[in-house]
Amino acid sequence: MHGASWSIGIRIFEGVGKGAMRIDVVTLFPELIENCLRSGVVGRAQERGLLAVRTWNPRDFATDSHRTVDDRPCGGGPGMVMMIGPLQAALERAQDGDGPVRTVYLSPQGVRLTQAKVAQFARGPRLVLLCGRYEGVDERLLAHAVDEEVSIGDYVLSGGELAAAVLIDAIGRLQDGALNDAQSAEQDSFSDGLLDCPHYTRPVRGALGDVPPVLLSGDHAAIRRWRRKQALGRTWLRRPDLLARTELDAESRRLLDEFRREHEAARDQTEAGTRPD
Ligand code: 9WO
Repeated sequence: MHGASWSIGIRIFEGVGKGAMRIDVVTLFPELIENCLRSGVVGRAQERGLLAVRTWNPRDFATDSHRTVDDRPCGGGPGMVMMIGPLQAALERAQDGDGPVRTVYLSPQGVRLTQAKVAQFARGPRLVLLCGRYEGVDERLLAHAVDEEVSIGDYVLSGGELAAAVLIDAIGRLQDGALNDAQSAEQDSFSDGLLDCPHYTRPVRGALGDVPPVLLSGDHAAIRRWRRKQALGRTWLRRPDLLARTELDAESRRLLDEFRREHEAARDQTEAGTRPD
């Protein structure tokens, strides 16, 4: 059978509105993609018809009785390479339909994924993701059918599926209506080029320490400043590379200066405490 499996079942026929983003995934392990995206915000986005994920299994397009999808690497060496035939047939079906399609291959050789890139993909309307297995995909198919190669980080997985699921998750939560007000993507870490501030909930006093008093003050302007200052400070401490690429306004520079002075004072304190008299 050359049919695709729709991970959102019957709802596709009624629930997918004109604005729904469509993502087609070519993979030898469709259930891996589907299971990853069943839960939480992205699962609900699919149920609401904001996002439609469709999978295509190259094995369904194999032409021999063993349903072969891989072959030995030319030039020798260990492992197997995904052969062109079944993969190209699956990919063509995945790319079929209306509108422009961007085809992305997930691999460690790709351009690193960023939130800005996720936001660009999320504007849709379509995306086709190609997941490799074994030692990879015949380079001629990549050259012929793939628009871009994307990496989610500098490590090797056993296949592209988990990387594809990461990308779909990041895209899915950005679809209009996927997040409620409280979860608003504007509050995201990275939406302003900074890391997130720390979060606390009750109990306000406990064995592990107290909640910072400003968060209990009811002074919303002070709370906003504190959070901004923590976000700036943590970005400075942990990801100076991000800070270097972020334009800071006058208030942000002042808040970061304050954080740095306090951080240095606290560090001097600690060093004074450990210094022999
Ligand atoms: C496996 C392997 C085994 C022996 C010798 C060389 C080898 N190379 C590979 C390999 O790179 N396999 C890849 C598995 C082929 C493409 C799909 N795979 C994959 C994708 N692993 N990791 C990713 C990935 C994708 C996006 N971001 C980070 C990692």
